[in-house]
Amino acid sequence: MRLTSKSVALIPIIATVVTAAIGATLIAPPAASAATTLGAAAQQSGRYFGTAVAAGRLGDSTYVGILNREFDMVTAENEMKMDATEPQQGRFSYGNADRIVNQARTQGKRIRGHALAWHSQQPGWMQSMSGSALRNAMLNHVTQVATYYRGKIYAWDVVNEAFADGSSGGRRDSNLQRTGNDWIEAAFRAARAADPGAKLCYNDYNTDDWSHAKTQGVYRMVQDFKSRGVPIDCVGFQSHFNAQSPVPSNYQTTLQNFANLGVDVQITELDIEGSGSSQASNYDRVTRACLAVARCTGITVWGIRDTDSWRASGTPLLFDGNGNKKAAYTSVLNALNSADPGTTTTTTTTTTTTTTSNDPGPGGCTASVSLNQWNGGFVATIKVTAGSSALSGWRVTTTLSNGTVTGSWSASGSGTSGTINWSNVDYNGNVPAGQSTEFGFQGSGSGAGLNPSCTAS
Ligand code: 9MR
Repeated sequence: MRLTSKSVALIPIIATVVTAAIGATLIAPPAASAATTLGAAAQQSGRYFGTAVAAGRLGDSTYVGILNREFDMVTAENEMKMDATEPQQGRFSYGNADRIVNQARTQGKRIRGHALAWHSQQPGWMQSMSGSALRNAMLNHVTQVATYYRGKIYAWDVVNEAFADGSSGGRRDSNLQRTGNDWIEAAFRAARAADPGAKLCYNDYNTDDWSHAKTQGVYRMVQDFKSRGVPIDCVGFQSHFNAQSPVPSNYQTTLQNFANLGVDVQITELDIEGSGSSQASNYDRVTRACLAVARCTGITVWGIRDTDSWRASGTPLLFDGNGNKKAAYTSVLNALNSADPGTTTTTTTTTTTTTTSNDPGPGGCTASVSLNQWNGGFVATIKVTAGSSALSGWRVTTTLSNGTVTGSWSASGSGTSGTINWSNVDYNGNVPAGQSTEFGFQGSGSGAGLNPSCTAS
């Protein structure tokens, strides 16, 4: 039979792409077989243990030896920042970042991307920009860099350090902030579009103490993003500690409260100035705080040896200048080995993108789902795309066989399980031809098999 274009249009197209399968099925090791490296010890509870890496040190065999042996996640300390990756506008440069990425990948390590948009370490051409030219340049940067590394990044620090220090709890003034308060969510949407498989994080410092205004400001932003369906998956706590900024007594509370918003939390740049047993006990506390929070998915220290640190004089890391393990190292390793795999729930997270469509034609629409699934819960983000005509309203039907919706945004649903009809809300019913809008919901149980289909209404 010869298929006419009309009959082709009626054939359902179902494409399922597993864009990322993160984590592994965990088998509790017997207590006697304590792991002997940080990465292996963290993996026992489904977590990672990473470090910042500087491309300029990859020729140092002591450094590389410790890196290869101990860590299973890598962050480029400076090489993926805006000044490094786009030194001239529209001319991208990935040489040093690629050196780090290749080193990590050939050793089977994963990569945290740091950072797509930041007020600091901007290239000169960007520092002097403002308004829509800067907004567009920032979004283009996010899109280009996240696209270049698509599929290779576990989590991106999409936006870094955008909140003010002190008591305001508000945004930091910067050229990016002056392009409009929505610059952060615009960056997250661009990053999601460019690399749907990467977790998207907001990353900041001095956000460790739950009582601080800055912590509260970031919390409110993440809460707002989740309620409006802005694509955010994780919050990074840099956790640079010293005598002026000690590990707060409520650190675990902070991690847990953010996790309760439905995001992963990660300790992204840990270093603690000091020495001996007091430093070791601070490292122990931070490690155990992460282990106690199911959605604390891993810890990264900001360098390998004390001499590699941006705060070298404070000897804040786990290895001394000769590469020997410090007391702090042993306390972290022991804490990681003490984690009971049975009490942690971050075992498997799978992000799946499924598209089901009948070629919509004029007036029609398609729907696709990006599913972030972990043990016991999920977040589904559904993209509604207009066909060759604009939509003035839409309805999406999903099937939730083994889960229950606990919250939704940017659509109203007819129920919480089984067949659910989702209708646009007042602000997102109009979708121009070929354009998209998103809504989402979170739930308990499994979000598998949602199989969304869209009709114009
Ligand atoms: O460790 C980084 C150092 O080599 C750079 O000179 C510095 C420049 O801003 O950035 C350091 O890393 C920072 C990270 O990117 C963001 N959080 C604070 C870190 C320490 O300053």
